[in-house]
Amino acid sequence: MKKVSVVIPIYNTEEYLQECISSVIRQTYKNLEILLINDGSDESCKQEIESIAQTDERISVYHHSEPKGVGAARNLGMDKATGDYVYFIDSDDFIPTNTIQLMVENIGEHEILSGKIKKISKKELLQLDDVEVKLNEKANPMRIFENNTMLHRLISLSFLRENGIRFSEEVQVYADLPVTVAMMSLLEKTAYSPTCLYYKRVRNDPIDKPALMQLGREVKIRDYTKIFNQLRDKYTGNEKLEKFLDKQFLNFYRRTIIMILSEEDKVDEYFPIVAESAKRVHERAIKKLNFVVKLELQYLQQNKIEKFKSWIRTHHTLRNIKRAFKSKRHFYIYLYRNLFQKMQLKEKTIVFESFLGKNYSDSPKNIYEYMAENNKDYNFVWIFNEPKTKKIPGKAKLVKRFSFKYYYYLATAKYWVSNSRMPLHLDKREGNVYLQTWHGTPLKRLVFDMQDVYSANPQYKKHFYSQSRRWDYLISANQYSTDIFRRAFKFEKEMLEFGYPRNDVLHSPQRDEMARQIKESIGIPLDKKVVLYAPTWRDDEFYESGKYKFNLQLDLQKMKERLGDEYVVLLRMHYFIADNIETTGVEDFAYNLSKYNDIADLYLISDILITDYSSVFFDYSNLKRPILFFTYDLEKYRDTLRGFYIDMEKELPGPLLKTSDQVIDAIENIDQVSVDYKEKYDQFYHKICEWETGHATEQVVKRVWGE
Ligand code: C2G
Repeated sequence: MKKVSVVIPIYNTEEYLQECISSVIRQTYKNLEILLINDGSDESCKQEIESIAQTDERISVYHHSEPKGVGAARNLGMDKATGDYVYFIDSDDFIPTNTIQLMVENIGEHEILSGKIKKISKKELLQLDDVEVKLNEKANPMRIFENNTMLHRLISLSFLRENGIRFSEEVQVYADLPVTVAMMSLLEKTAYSPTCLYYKRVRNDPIDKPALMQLGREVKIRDYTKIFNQLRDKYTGNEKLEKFLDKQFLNFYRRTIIMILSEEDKVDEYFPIVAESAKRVHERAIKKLNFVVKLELQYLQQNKIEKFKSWIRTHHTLRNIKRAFKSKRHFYIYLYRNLFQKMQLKEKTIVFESFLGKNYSDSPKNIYEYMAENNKDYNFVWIFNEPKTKKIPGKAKLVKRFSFKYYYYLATAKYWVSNSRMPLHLDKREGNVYLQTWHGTPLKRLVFDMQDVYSANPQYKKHFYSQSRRWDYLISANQYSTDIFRRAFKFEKEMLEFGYPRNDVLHSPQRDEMARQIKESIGIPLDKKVVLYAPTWRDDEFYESGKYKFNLQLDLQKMKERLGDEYVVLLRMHYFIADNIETTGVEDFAYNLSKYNDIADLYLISDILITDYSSVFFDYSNLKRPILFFTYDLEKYRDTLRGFYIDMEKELPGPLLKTSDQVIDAIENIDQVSVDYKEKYDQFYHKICEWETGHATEQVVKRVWGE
């Protein structure tokens, strides 16, 4: 029975190690040695490695005292390996239980067998059925190794040793290239099986914990050109590899190098490095290029930096124009960057947006109304998805999101006020002041406090980071939020700590009169008490980004039977929810107010709030009215999806209920619930609402606009 040496280089991947190594330990193929190569990881990762190493006697551990890179780590693994075959897996990836077995059974007389790498960005249920192995023994090595990785290949150790094949120790990225290219040169045909699987984790935190391929362009360019030069020299005369390397370099040039050269000073820095590589590229590869890139390559080869600069400028202009013609939206973005942003900044214009243009609500609304009522001398613009359906007080211009005017006003207005993120493509201009009001005190873990990202967009952390660098002020309603925002958003600029403008109304002396008017305008019987159900969204239940599913678990029929004489229920879905909530048969009892502009109005008219993990209860607690938590999926939400900042069982100002019946019972006994939770409610109020005096809006306006 052949022995397989599994080599796992490790560098600060503590949170993924267990999953990776246990996937190897659990392999149905048992004749393994597992070599963990610690490439100078930090102390806690090192301890995790040592502790996992105790769990299986096939594991041995080797340490680099300083990080030397993945190439050096794999080479050390190869040197220490005593098996017939070596198999490389990365410490943040994992494999199905039968992967190595399938590979050993199918490698036959081949020196190497490659399998299929499947990228995963969120937790999927990984169920491997009995698969019928497909094997292609005559695959073309040029294709099988063009992905530049030696992961997930079963390789004869003697073959590697006899041919002196090693990973590069001079670079961080692309350390595998000398090996993959050597395979192309040595093998006529190679074995490949698409049914042998390997799961590659797409890492979601390129800011704090980038995977190698998520390192910046700068590192990639330096490393790639270095390796390219070495290989291009080594294989000169081997036409097949010359062609492959030249083509790969030119692709890299077009995709990565060009991008960095859009900044003029970068050209000075990178020209000599790129020229060194360009000089090695054969005439026949350059001939095939389009006119502009061909000229650039020629200037690089001839060391003519000034000419190169002027063509690069043309290249970028042409590229932007070409992109501008892809769609109307692209055209507007082009105008935003190249025309509108270059126009004079309008010192007296403020653009407002709330919940991505969905409604007229939240703190932006309060700030706008305060400024309008106090005759502040500004031009106001409001962004809406459907401006035609909106009627708002004051003289604001209503502009459709993503329209021509939207781009015009955002590019020229000095001030932006928004309660959520602005699209990534709207880069901020010099002089712009962006007030981020945010939209809730956090319960669910946010951004950099989230470990895995399960929502529709795996680029979430990266995008969030870029978008939040543009904020100049951030509103925080309590010390608890401030502490979280500083860490979870990595926000270092000015925090406005006056409470939430949106909550001022909850402290208004006129709030009862306002409530009566709101009830009347919605058409809710004045003699009925009101229960508001306002749940949040679930990261893992979606149709697409921004469109989430919701499955109503409250039994409305039963609620109506038991509570209908005294109460009505308002159903208020989160703005991400795309599903329509069915109220047929209970129309006179349940009101679907998911489209209602501002939830603050609904707080004012409600006697009881039911929520789950939504931040609505923080705001509602300003009213000191009873809150029930309908947390039928608490375990999943807390343990898998997000995790919370608060110990729900201990700190919440109301009971956690699992079934519709429990919710109804609690409503029937609401006075007792209030008595039972009085102490917790008082503590909670003290922690969350202390800064809320009803004057947050005024204080925010004074700070940002100085009036
Ligand atoms: N909201 C609403 N109706 C709901 C749920 C929420 O109108 N059924 C509004 C409330 O103003 C709430 C805000 O949307 O405060 C944010 O909703 P959350 O459910 O808390 O969820 P999320 O949008 O993920 O924001 O720091 C806060 C977090 O980021 C939460």
